[in-house]
Amino acid sequence: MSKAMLKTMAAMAAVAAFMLPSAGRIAAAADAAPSAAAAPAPAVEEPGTRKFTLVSVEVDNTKFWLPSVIAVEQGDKVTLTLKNQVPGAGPSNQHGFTIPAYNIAEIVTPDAPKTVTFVADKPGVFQYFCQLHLAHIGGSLIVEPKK
Ligand SMILES: [Cu+2]
Repeated sequence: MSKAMLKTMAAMAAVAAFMLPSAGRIAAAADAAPSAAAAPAPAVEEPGTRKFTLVSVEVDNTKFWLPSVIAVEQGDKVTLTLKNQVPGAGPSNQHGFTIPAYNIAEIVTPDAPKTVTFVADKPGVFQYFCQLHLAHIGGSLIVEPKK
């Protein structure tokens, strides 16, 4: 083996020694990337589309639809998922959900959530409530007028 070849091999070994740790770092970065990508993305709604989940609950013998206020803009396509979480199983545990101004009237049992979709074309403040039990506490749909 010539002196020149030895020099070249030594240089290659040095390059390899330099490259290996950096290759290790790249591998570590690649390992980290999938977990960063798996982090939940913030919920982004399509423009003009609003989605809400409303839940019928019972607190201290009073029943509520929560949340008590939902707000959208005029023209939005609104999807409401209605869940009855008042304690008590079976079909007799029924609560209503109505927004008369939008011709919405549903009956919801614990085992059968309902989904309602409508276009909020009328601006104003509209009550929602349980049409089966008027004593139950409802809420307000606010439809902001389009500017
Ligand atoms: Cu009710």
